[in-house]
Amino acid sequence: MTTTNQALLDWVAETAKLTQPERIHWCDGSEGEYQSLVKLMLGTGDLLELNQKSYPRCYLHRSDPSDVARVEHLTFICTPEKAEVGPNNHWMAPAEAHQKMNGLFAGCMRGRTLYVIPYCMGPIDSPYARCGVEITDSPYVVANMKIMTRMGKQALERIEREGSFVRGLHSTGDLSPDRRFIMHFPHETLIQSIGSGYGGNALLGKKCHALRIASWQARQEGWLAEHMLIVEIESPQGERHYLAAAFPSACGKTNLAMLIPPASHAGWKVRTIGDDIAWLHLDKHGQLRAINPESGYFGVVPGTNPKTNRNAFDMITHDTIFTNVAVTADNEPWWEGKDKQAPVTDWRGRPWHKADGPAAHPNSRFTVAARQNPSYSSLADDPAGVPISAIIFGGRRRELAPLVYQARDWRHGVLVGASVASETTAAATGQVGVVRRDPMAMKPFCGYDFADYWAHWLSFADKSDKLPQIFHVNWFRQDKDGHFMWPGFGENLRVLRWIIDRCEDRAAARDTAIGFLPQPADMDLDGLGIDPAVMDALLAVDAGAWKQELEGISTYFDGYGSKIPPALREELARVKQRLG
Ligand code: OXD
Ligand code: MN
Repeated sequence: MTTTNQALLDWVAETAKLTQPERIHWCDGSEGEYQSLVKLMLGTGDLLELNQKSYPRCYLHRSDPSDVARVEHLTFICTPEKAEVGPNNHWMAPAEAHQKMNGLFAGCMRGRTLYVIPYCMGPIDSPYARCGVEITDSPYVVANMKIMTRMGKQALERIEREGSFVRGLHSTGDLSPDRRFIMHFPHETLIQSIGSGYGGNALLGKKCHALRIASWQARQEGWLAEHMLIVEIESPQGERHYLAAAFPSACGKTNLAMLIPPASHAGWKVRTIGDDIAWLHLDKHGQLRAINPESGYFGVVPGTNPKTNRNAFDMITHDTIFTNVAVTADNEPWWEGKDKQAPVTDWRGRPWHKADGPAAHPNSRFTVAARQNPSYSSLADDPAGVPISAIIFGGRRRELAPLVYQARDWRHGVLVGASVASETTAAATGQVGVVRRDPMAMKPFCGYDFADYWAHWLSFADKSDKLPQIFHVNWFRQDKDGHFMWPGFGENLRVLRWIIDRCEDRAAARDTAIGFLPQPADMDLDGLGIDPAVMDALLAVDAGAWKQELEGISTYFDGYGSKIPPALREELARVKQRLG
C-alpha cells in the first residue's frame, strides 16, 4: 500500500531519511495485519499470551517501569508566542523544539520498522470526523491504534479525497525519561512524541490529536473538542436523551458511560456512545450534536468488577490488550478489586507477595473495541452524531459540592465548568483533600490559553438559543467518618433522571445562590433507603464554605491576568452577591 497524496509521501520519505528505519510498512487496518502484529510481538516478548481458554485473544503488555503514565511536565505546546498557550500549558518555541526533536529522532528507527498509520477520528463518513497519520516504530502502538481508531485503508482514502491530515511522529526512542518529550505544533498541525510507549503519550490520535490539536482547531472553526463521555438514556416509554459529561481522571467517566440501571429501574436502558472524548458541533438548527472520535476504550483496569461496572468486566474477557496488570496462577489477568484470588506475578512480572502492595499498576489499562461493550450504542457510528440535552461537569469533592445542581443559563454554566476541581486522595499524593483546579476536566488537554478557551465557550451563548442545560454533579461526598454518602454507580441514574426532567421542564427545583437544586422530593429516591438527613446534607448549600470557594476560584482566575473574559468575572460576582 502507498498513496496518491504527495504531501504524505514526502513526509514519510523525509521522516525515513531522518529516522533511518530498516523497512516501511503502510498499515491497511485489516484483521490479518493485526494478527501478524500480535504474532510478531508474541515472538519478541512485547506481548504475552494470557489464558486463551478463559480470556481468548487477550494479551498482556508490560511497559518499561519508568513509562506508565502521561507525562504532563514533558508535554509542550510549541507556538511562536508564549501567550498563545497560557499558564495552563508548558511552552517551547517551535525552533527550539524542532532542533531538540530532530536531534532525538535522528537514526532512532535503525533496525526497526517504520509503520505509517492513516486513521480517522470519528465515523469514517462523518463531516465532523478528522483524519490523521501517525508514524511510529512501535507495533504495540499500531495494535492499540487499530482498536482505538478507524485505521487503515478507508482512512487513507478519506485523506486522499480531502487532502488534509494531522501529522503525528512517534518513536519509543530509548525510553529514557531524560529523552522523553510530547510536543504539539498547532500552527503546523503536527505532533511529535519520543521516549514513551504509554497510551496518552504514544497513541497520538487520543489526547494529542483529539484534544490538544482538535481544541485548537475547534476554536478557529467554532466547535468544541472536550474530555467528555457521551451516554444515551432511554426511559421505559422510549424517550431518549443524550448527555455529555466531563470529569477529571479517577472520577468514574467510563463507569457512568456504561451505567447499569438498578433493579428499581426496570425498563430503563443506558447505552454508551463514548467514554472519554466528545467533539461537539452546532447543527444548522442550533442543536449541539456530539460524536465520539474514538472507536475503542483505553480504560483504567483496577476497581473493575461486576458491582462497579459489569459491562466493562464482561467486555474485557476476550479480544483485549492488557497493559501492566498482574497475573494469576491460571495465567489470567488480575487487578486490585477484581476478586479474592491472589496473583502470582505483579505488573512487572516479579513474584508477588501480599506484603508487596498493589500487584497491578494503579494505572494499568485495557484496550478494547467499543463494539465489545454490552451497552454499546450503534449511534456511535452515526455520521450526524447525537443531539445533546445536557452537559454535566463533575469532580471528586468530599465536601462542599452538592450531589447535583443546575446552572442558571449557558454563561453561568461556563463558570461552573471553569470552576471544576477535584480533591487529591491520600493514596495518590500523601495529602488528603487538596483541591486541584481542573477546568472542564481539560487541564492536561486544552491546547491553548484557558482564558481564550473560556471566551470560546462563552461565545456559544450568542450562536444558538437551543443550547444544552449545564449541570454539576458530585458522587463523592463523605460524612465525618469518611463514608460515601451517596451509593453511586447504577443509582446515579436517579440523578441523571432529575437532570433530564429539568431539561424537559417537568421537575421542580430550589433556586439557590449557586444554581438550581432538587429538594429530595423532586428526585425519585424510592427503595434507596437513604437517611433523609443524609439526603438533606447532599443537597445543602453551605454559604460560608461557598464564599471561600469563590475566593479560591477568583484567585485562580487571577493567574490568567487580564485575558479572563469579563463575562466570567461577572458570573462570579453574581454568585457572590447572591451568597450575600
Ligand atoms: C486520561 C485517559 O488520562 O483517558 O484521561 O487516559
Ligand atoms: Mn481521559
